[in-house]
Amino acid sequence: MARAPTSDGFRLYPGRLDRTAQSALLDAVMRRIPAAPVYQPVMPRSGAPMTVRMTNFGVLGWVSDIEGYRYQPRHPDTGDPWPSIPEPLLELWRDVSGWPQPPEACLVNVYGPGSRLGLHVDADEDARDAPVVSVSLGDTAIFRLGGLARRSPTVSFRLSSGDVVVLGGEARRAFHGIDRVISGSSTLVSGGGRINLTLRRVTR
Ligand code: MD6
Ligand code: FE
Repeated sequence: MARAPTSDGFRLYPGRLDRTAQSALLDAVMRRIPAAPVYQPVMPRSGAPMTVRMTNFGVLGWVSDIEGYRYQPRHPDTGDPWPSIPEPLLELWRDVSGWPQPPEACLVNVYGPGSRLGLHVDADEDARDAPVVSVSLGDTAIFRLGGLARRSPTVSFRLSSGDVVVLGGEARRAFHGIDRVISGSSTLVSGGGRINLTLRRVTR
């Protein structure tokens, strides 16, 4: 892989979860969805709908609405607390994050054929030094990693089902996004699509 401007602190574990582990994790995710339905967030100010649908697990969930981005303890539609973070994800965090405290938020991003996620920095956490750990399930995505400035050069590469990404160190503040998802590239998720699970420590 080409070196990105901020490859310090960026780690990719291709195939970190085998097919059995992917299926078990997907089951754990799907079991929690009825209690925290996937919804379509809107962008702050403009109110334009995002193409990625979302929900959360954990004591805090990341939400975006007309007011802005924030973490909150309850689902915006149901008003219920988010379901617990599945145990295999807590174990993964212990194995790869190097962070002493457990994650508080697991953002669930659900991608269909036309979904993309623009270049962004994960910056809504008070725990700015804690790494962010993500797991991909289902269809392959084209991930783009840039630098500390929006206009920094970028590299792009595929994220397949079972791949784990860690953004720590300098890469924790790097721009990144999803250009697109390759429909039909995985049979894991019934009906197709991609689910990305992003684990974060929010409070210090
Ligand atoms: C995605 N991932 O893979 C979007 N953020 O669908 C992210 O935005 C992300 O993969 C922080 C750390 C790892 C990530
Ligand atoms: Fe991100």
